[in-house]
Amino acid sequence: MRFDVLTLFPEMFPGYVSQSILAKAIQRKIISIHTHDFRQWTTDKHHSVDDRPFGGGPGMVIKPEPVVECVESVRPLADQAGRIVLLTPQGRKLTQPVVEELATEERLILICGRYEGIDQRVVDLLEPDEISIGDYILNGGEVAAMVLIDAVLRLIPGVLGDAESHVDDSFSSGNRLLESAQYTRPREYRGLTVPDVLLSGNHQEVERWRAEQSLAKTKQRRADLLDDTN
Ligand code: 6GU
Repeated sequence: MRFDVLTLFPEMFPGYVSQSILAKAIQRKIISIHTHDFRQWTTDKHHSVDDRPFGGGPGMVIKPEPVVECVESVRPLADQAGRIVLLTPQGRKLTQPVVEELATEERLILICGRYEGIDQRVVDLLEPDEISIGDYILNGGEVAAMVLIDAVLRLIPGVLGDAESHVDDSFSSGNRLLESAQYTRPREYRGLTVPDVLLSGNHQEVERWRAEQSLAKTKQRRADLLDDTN
């Protein structure tokens, strides 16, 4: 899967991209991530990417030309047209079903907004899938793009080794329960001990305990997940 990220801050990505699961997937050519600084598609001598909003108001708005023209230049860099995604707090919320849908694409072109927003003509011309990562405001779409990539990547065959397997992750299709508590050595730490059942060696009992814990935790913290209409 190929990710093209259009951003004014490409320098935010290399640190994230160097984390092990991602770096291995890139090395094995399962995925590739390409950042594009859309400031390079500005035409005026000051390379301005933003301007004041028509009608007045605070803040600045990203101009349409650099974004649209950057997408038009980047699109032919691969055979697949791909799906264009605009990261914006106005988008539909990124949930695991949306992540599963995005993971079926061979290519995603992610546009990271900034400032007060992006000129509406970008949306009208490119008709992107507008996605938000939650009900709070970030300074820009870059961190949201990393969240989206991180979540999608886990679903691409071959990206996770057995050790990181995602089959029983919370929120995957068919599992809408929070995970039960996990423990590793030591058996006792600052007076806190590991539940006996986990040390019992009885796999059936362990599974039963985990299922009960999972359900209790979900009821207590996220009862909304137990209602299929959500
Ligand atoms: Cl995608 N962008 C910004 N700027 N803020 C957000 C967001 C995206 N998702 C949640 N808040």
